[in-house]
Amino acid sequence: MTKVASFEIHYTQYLDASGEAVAELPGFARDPAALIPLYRAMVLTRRFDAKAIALQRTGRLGTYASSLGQEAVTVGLAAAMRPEDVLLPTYRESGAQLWRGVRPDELLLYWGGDERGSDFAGPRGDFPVAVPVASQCLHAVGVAYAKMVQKEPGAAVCVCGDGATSNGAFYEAINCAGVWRVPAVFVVNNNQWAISLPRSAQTAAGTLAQKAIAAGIPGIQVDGNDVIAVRDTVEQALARGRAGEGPSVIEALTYRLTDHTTADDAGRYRDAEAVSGQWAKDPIARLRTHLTAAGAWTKNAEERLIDEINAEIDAAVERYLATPPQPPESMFDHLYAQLPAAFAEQRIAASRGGDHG
Ligand SMILES: Cc1ncc(C[n+]2csc(CCOP(=O)(O)OP(=O)(O)O)c2C)c(N)n1
Ligand SMILES: [Mg+2]
Repeated sequence: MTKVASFEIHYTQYLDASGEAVAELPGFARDPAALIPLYRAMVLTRRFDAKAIALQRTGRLGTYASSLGQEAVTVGLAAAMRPEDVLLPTYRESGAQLWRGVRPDELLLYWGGDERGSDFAGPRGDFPVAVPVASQCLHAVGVAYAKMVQKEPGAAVCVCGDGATSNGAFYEAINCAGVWRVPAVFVVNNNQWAISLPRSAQTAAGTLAQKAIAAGIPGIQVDGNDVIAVRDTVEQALARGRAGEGPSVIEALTYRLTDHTTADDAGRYRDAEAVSGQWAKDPIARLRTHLTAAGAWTKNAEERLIDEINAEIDAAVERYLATPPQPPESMFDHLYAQLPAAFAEQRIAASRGGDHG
């Protein structure tokens, strides 16, 4: 017998769970002050999540998907991107959207069921939240392919979950991306759960990153609770994409510290102790410890930051709550450039407040 193929999957980590550097830091991370924007963005994401959940619990927001514990994935990948890149997010990427310039009140509008929240003022090229699992992976290939043939700068950055990697759309997307060598980066936010299905029951594959190997593209694993590692890994993958070296899959290992969404009760299917043990890997505490040890962060700075972020979020909530709701017929306005005749009739019926037909 002759060995015809073999592969290795590499894992990247710079800061361990205690905030200690375990490898030489990449260039952008050597000046601790330069890491403060990443820290701020993770804290903002966590505060935004908490506020969104409070609004949902008091009947002022629809279902919301928190990224508690996964802030380093969502902020790290966005920090690696350039403005001309295109983000194709799932419903768990508030942090990336906020970093990219979507306003918190626009995100609240979206989660409040108002489509104008997806028509954000900027970044105009980014996609809205994709709820159909893995659908955005296919869109990402299209975006990256278009950029390639039109010789436009930038790459597509697609985010999906561990569960999404079992979906056919994920395999089809990475397969096409590999064949066409498009500038796309697929970041798999492996938070270990797909609603109530644990990673162990999701797939027999040893890693999710190795799924890339079958598509002929690099697959790597990164500590998803280490924002430096996430940013660095995505930056390198984007650099390869820009250099015409094709797509990559990055599996970011993290943990969903709370319910799947506000419509879920994770206490019914997972052990509270196993969850609380995961707090030891909290990405925010990890970076704070690192910054504090480097003399770049203090208790005062933390207090000022929290005050500033609370004020920013409160102002966004006010703007959101003060936005007059759209009339019911607006539900027809955001899918088609030109409304098909049957829907046009329904739109008129809805605007009259009556029954169709
Ligand atoms: C095509 C499709 N099937 C099923 C669902 C219902 N659903 C919503 S989220 C989810 C689990 C996704 O898990 P994962 O990809 O790990 O992402 P996570 O929610 O953990 O971030 C499922 C099955 C859906 N939205 N789309
Ligand atoms: Mg998941």
